[in-house]
Amino acid sequence: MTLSRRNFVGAATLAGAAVISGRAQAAAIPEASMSTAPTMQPPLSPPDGQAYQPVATLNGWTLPWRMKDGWKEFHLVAEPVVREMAPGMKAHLWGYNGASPGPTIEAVEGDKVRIFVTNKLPEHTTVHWHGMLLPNGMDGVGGLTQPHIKPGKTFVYEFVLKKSGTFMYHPHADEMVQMAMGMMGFFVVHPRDPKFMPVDRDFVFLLNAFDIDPGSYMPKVMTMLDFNLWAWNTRVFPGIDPLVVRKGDRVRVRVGNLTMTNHPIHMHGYDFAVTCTDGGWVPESARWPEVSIDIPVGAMRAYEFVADEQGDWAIHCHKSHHTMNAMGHEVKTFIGVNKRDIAKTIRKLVPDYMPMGAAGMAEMGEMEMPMPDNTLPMMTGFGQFGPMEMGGMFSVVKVREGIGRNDYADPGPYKNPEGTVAYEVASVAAGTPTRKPDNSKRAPAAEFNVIKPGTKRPAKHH
Ligand SMILES: [Cu+2]
Repeated sequence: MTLSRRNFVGAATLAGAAVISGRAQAAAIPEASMSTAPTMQPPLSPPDGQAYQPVATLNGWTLPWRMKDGWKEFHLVAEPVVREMAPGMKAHLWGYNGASPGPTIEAVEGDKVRIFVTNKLPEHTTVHWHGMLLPNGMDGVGGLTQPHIKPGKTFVYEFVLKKSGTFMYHPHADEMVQMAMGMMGFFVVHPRDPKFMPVDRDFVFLLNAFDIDPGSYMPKVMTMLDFNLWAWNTRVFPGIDPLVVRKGDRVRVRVGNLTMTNHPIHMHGYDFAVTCTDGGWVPESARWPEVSIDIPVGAMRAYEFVADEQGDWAIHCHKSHHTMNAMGHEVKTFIGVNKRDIAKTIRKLVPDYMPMGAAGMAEMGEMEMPMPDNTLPMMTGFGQFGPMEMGGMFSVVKVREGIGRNDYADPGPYKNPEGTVAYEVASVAAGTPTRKPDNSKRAPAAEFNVIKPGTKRPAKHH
């Protein structure tokens, strides 16, 4: 992986010094930075222009730019990519600059941005700047506001960032396919006034979903709802970076949803205030406290809290099917079923057959069953106290005292102070009152109504 600023300088020297119009400048395309790293790259402090607290993109990175005659120039390359979704599983997707999602774009309110988009896909594309206030012809809707960017071609988008906030980018051409293949990214515009809404840590991630059969590499792009990999920045637990926080930091978390269903994101240990949507900042008087924030389809929500309680706090989608990996959907419910006899019969046909889930499915999290290549366990991950039985949209907010201001390295498991962990009692205390059935006061058999098949009116029974 490279995040080379030198490449930019090299490309810049090739450009002519005297340039008259934007169109002439566009001839000198800046070199595109690439990254295929599946783990978070250090936030990119701005090398020029106004200072700001850069965002931390979970399992991602920020796209460097070059300044050219007062314009911030970025270069996105739409192309096929290979993304490791978690250790042991890679997906063949489409993305930008080596990864899905594409790099985060960061700039400042009032900046003039020029974004070059090169299409290395086998079909045409465009880029729509979701939430941005811009001239109609820069809105990126193929056919409606611009011609499509054909394979091999480069287009330029130029606009002034009218307001600060959190935005997204994604294709507006063959969207169903291109977004199902992983094409999307974040676009953060920092306030011009650094004293407006300052935070110490600012995390961003996109919610996305894929339908990749166990043992295969390509998403099924026709799937509408029944996805089997629910991801943050095209990663699934245990592959999602922790949100590492220094105790006392003011923290912002920005979450965008480019899936086709809503996701109630729940964070343990804190209540928080919703401070920003993709429409703009929420005035202080309009904020309300939450512990879960539903992220609607095609929307962004940001929330803030002060990290005053140390620990390893779970953060996850509260739809329990979204904290599971592939294979979670075709397994039958067997709770309470004695499968011993059935298993004997099946084993005559399938010698390895193992009945699962008679007492629940936690045993799957412990066993780590053998699976086809390139497939993740449905429930997995180990914490300091045992198997975590999670997958998909799950991570941990790790709040610690004494870590560096810009240190995002995983501090390891939380050392709970003595006497503060839930514990097992040695035995049931003697003399615990037991409740005996008391039949004397039982109500007489009640009269009840049933509807029998084929009858229209309820029949009376005793
Ligand atoms: Cu969800």
